Amino acid sequence: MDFEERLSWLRTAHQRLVERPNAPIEGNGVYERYENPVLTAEHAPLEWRYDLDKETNPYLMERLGIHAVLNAGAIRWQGRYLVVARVEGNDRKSFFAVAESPNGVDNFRFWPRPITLPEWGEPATNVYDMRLTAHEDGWVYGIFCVERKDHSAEGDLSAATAAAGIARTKDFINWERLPDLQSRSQQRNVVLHPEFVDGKYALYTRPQDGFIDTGSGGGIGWALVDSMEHAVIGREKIINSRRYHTIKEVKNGEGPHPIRTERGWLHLAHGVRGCASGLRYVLYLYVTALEDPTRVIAEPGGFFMAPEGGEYVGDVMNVLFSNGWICNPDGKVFIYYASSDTRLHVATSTVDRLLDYCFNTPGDGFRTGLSVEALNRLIDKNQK
Ligand code: BGC
Ligand code: BMA
Repeated sequence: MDFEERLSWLRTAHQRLVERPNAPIEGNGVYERYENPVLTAEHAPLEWRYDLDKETNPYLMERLGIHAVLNAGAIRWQGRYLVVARVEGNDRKSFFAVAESPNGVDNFRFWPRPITLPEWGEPATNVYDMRLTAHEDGWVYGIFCVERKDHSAEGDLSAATAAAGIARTKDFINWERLPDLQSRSQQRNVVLHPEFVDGKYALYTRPQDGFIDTGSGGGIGWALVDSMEHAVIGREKIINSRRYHTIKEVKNGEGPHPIRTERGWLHLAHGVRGCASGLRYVLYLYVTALEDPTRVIAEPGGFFMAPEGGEYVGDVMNVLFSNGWICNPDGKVFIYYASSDTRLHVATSTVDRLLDYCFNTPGDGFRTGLSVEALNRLIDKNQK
């Protein structure tokens, strides 16, 4: 193909991909997965990847490869569905970019430019996994992981540190960067609760001993801070723990901020366990009390969603991760989840169905005998 032919082929293929309609797949009754991913590396605008000038790029080759589009924060904004995705280039650096859809399930289109995030402190090596919160203070906050090289670990090339970066915006184009969250430990998966609690900002945290190991960091934490402009964690308490021989034995972390419902705060989180093929990431739900968002009142046993079929395959296999969901006023919920650190999908449900799932699924009994008992109770009921 010559330059012009290639260009028109590229444009047609891109448009066809972006405009491809999506349809729900009937499933287990709890949620519906959708047929196609909503965002992939190929959704990145051609202008980001190609030099479109025939003089300087006669072969019309890709100059800056985009490798994956994953873990996206999500928000309903002026009637549109926005996600702030983690976009990763071939160089392994990720950055954030907004994509928008008219209906939440297809036709997601990237805005013309990625987000230019102001730096704070030592410039980040990498940033990822932004959680969006439209807080009652009037700002939309984005909290994300900031990875920097760990200069104290001499001789270990891979040593890194993770901190929670904080930025806020009113238009998703201009972002004000605030100081990173100050915490005794490293932090990943930090999420801002949408309401003030006792007049303070409330954060879900995930303290960790090292960059990868949560070590003694027991799970999803909670901390109140006086200001987001100088957010400093004092007391931090664990509200949802890791536990031996469960889907969250090795790590867990809050997904997006919880949804306020009549029966409690509905939470989406990820749980990680180790196995011969590495770490396995799955999603789970739990509910906390409205009057005390730190008190768990329902937690179904096992995972809510785990990789299926092609979702197993990708850059980091066996991973489902979610840091974004949108709840419409009519109770419809759009869950944006990434598979194997490669692409972004959507599944839909409703607040009613998710609460039914949370309150009526037996909890984890923590041993096989109790799993069999739960099974027998269900079979007995079905034989009446
Ligand atoms: C990767 C993340 C990963 C983290 C911990 C980072 O370098 O970019 O995707 O979650 O390491 O393994
Ligand atoms: C984590 C996350 C994600 C990623 C996952 C699996 O620790 O923060 O960025 O999806 O690992 O690689």
